[in-house]
Amino acid sequence: MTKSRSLRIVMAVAVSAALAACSSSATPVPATAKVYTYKDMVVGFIQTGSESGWRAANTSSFNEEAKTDGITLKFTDSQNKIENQITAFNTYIADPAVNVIVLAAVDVTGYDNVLKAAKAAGKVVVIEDRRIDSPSTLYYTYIGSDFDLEGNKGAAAMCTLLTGMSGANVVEIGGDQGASAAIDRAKGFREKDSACGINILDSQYAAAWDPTVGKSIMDADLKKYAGKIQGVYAHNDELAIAAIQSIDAAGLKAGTDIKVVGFDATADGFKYMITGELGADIECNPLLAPQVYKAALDALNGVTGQPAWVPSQEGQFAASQGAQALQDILKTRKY
Ligand code: GYE
Repeated sequence: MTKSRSLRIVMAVAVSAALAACSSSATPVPATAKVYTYKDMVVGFIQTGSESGWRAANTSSFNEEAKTDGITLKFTDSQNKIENQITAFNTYIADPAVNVIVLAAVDVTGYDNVLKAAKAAGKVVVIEDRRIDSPSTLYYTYIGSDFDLEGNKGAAAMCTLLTGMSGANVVEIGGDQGASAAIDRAKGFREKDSACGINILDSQYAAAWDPTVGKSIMDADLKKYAGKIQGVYAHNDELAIAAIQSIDAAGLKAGTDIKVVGFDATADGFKYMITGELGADIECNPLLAPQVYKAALDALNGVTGQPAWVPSQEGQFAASQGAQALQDILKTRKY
């Protein structure tokens, strides 16, 4: 066979192969699905407000991690009003640039309709911080603390502080009554307070976790139950510190006359444990952004099989650890 003939045959085979690939009867090459990266993420973050040191640390976590990852973050401070959260949800649902919505819920209930609308609009939703009562099918996952377990820890810590005082009287200063963090910390305490015969003398809730309300509650309790209160169970550090300030203003010594237990383990909580006025502080982890953003990225990339809830890892601290040890720990903490 001459060289020119064999070259013609090779070229003819190549052309027919190319035509076959382009013809309608050829199997279409599947388009590769887009692989999202953090730089593709535009997150609408609906925060509760700025009511505490914990909240400030939680907001910082989302701002700092977004910068690190190159995520575009749109932020809403809801001023602790659920109606503002519903409005923000509808704004982010309508925003074509937003592909992820993150919610830190003011209340435990009231989000079903906006979650359904977000799902219909193809938005990824991740719940962070507080659980809500909506069906878990309406969001990708929930990343936050086991507040019931925190309440169990709070009761055990109070029993330790009240050792030898069976049947002690404790007053409760709760956070916002609609928030799952308050609901579950109250529930968890009541599951375990019988271990040392605690009697809950009174229980009041501070709307929006407002420490000025917390102080008024403690002022009223000290008047109403003069000389009968042995312990205060406060749902976060700001409310615990408000109670301590009220106790001190009444001429009593927090940590000696009345034992105080708080939640969050913020830097201010540590300061009051170091002086001995705050007896115990149950940690609640606010640094959730890395986990939340990773979950959202998985959702965008079609990863399934994620758990409905990823509980936060956290510990607890007590004045009994000693001032120096607590100061050394405080130096290592981010908030
Ligand atoms: O304990 C409190 C904040 O949801 C765990 O909300 C959070 C709580 C936290 O107002 O300081």
